[in-house]
Amino acid sequence: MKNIDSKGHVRGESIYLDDIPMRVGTLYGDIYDAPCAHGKIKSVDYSEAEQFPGVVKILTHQDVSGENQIGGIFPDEPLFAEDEIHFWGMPIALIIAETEYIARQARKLIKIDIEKLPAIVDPKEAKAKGSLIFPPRTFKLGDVEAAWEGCDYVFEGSADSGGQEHLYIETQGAYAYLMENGNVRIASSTQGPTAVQRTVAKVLGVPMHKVEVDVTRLGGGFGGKEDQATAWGVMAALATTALKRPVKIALHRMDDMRMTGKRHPYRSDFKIGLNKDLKITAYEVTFYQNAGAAADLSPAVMERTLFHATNSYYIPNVTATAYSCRTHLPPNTAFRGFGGPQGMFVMESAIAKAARELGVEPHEIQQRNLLKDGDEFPYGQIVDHAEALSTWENAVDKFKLQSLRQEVDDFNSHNKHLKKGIAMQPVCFGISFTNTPMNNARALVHIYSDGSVGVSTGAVEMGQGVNTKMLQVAASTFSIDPAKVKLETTNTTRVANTSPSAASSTADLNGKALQIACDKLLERLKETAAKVLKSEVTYILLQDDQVYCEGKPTELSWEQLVQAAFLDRVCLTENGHYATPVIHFDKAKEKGHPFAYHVYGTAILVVTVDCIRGTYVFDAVKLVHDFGKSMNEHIDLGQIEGGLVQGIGWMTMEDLQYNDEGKLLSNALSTYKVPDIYSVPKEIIVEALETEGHEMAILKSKAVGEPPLMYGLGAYFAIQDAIRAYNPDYQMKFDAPFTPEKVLNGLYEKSNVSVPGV
Ligand code: LUZ
Ligand code: MOS
Repeated sequence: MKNIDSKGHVRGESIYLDDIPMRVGTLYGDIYDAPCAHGKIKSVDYSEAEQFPGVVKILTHQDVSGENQIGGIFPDEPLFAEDEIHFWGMPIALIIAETEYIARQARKLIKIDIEKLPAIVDPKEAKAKGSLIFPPRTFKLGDVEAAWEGCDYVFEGSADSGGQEHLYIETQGAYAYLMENGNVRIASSTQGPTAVQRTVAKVLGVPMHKVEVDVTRLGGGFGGKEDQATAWGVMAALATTALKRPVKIALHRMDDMRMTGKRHPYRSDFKIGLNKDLKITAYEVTFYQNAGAAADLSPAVMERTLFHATNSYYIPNVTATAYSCRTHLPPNTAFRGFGGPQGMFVMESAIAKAARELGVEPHEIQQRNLLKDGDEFPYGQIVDHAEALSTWENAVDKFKLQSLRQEVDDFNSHNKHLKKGIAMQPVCFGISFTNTPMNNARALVHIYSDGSVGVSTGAVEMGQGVNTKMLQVAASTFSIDPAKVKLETTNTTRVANTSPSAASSTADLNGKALQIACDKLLERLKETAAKVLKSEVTYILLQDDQVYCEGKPTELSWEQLVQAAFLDRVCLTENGHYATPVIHFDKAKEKGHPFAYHVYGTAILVVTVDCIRGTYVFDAVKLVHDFGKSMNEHIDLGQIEGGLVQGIGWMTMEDLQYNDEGKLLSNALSTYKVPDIYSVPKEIIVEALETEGHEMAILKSKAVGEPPLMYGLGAYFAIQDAIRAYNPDYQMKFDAPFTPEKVLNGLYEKSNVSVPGV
């Protein structure tokens, strides 16, 4: 089954927000945002901008009819700044004009008088000043304090990881227009149509039923549109309601980069204890999450950091504490992996540090501590269906780790200024929203009287191929040609109260709901078939395209069956509701069974570092991944490759730079480097682990969205391995991203290494 969007994408026919034909009278909105990170607004002068020809209105917090509040988890985020500025890029006003160009010209004429206040950009500084988003949380297993005594080795260190720009190709935006009776309809580039609907209702001060949100597809989300697509949808809805004309907002790239939050940067301190046999017996870690200026999804992201603090390893004594620190950066938000990668980076750093100190290879420690069935995660869930060892052993055997290592060593002994490095990267990722109530979905299925099928779910297509998977679920349940099934847009009037498309769970949750709806319809159709075939009832049947005849059939085509059911007045519409069974979590005890299942895998990464330039090329990434029984190998492979490269980008080249005043310096693609076709690994081999799949996964095909990003963690450690081959004096640091500048410093730190002639 090919991705149903391939042809449309290649031909440029797929509809994104910017492809929606404009209604007559459409106005354009542009955002006036804060020109500093922290301060008090003394006055804003809009007079010149308001008089600019073509400007229709400038909206501020004073024009909000309901609440000026868009915070999802906590109400701490105003839609428009009132008296205070909390981050550089915080929206202050919305300029509505006849054209986008005019709105942008007028923006330059707004004058503001601010009393600037000092900005905090570092999470540890925020913590020291008591600036937390909410109280810290601690996950505990065993007793670390008691365990240190018994450890043969104990090492301490710190590990920091940077943020990451989502860089969805389609920037944030929305298009809103009025229906009758003041009802508003919003086409939104959002992963969370219900979040937009709920927030529009709150800001306008109207019930949710007056707000309809419709999503055809997104040009990428990666978490950046789970919560942060909302503001623009709300602004468009507010303006269209105020002005009674359609209003479109589509952010320019640099505005998007400046105003929106990113992956959370983290700073962390760790302490790891091991025994002589390289078993990790104790691990203590403290995370300082840079939440930015408002909660957004930070509490949930922080929670997932704690869930994944020990990655694929069983450690009997663990204390993991996390602080969500309020700083003056734009509110950081969901990003593929959702805090998990940040937690796992510290674990891997601790292992790398211990390995270095003990003179062993990190993979010797990694391998001895992999999870097995019956082990306990620090959050109380007992490991079952563990594939940590099986993916590891498969990777070691299939890709011949020993000979890869040998090749790297041989290369290094024959090359002076090029050095190769190698790293193993196991991954274990929990599938389910960590917030248990969010694990539900619905689907609405119509079988039309001609046998064609229309499917609506809460799933948002953002390039991940979920619509194709939904179509497969319907077609396979009905045993019909996939061409008979159409996926409708994601719309809050057809499927309500949805969780965002996120947490790698979209296909599982919506697919299971769809399966339930299809199964109910199938049962009904079977009853009709039994009646017809037993000749209890005779119907006029549709045969051979449009020919009607009467008779006693001995077999029924799908179309005949549907027609017969229709004539027998059987309901051909059904709704399915799915809520993940089994899962639960007790936040008071920090124990439970939060995940439906885990996804596992192991990657081997090989890199070549140019020791004169500090640049690097990934020669190969070879991995064994636990797909379960993949329902669509093309789509799943695409997710693995994309996730891997995104993870490598985060670990190596994507370098978000803010100055001390909280201004984003890497604010365009000229200063913020993302992986391109030249920087993807030269060779990517993905082997599927052979398993029976998991019952909790849709068609036993495991979630595949986020887990592969974390293979990219190995990029950091492979580069470190190469640097060590060049510079034995290199002091290990854990400070991602490992940019070429940092690599160069690592290669030449310590004065006793001669710098090659330039
Ligand atoms: N979003 C969310 C997520 O709200 N809860 C989660 O647990 C999650 N996990 C991954 C990605 N997005
Ligand atoms: Mo996400 S980080 O699953 O929106």
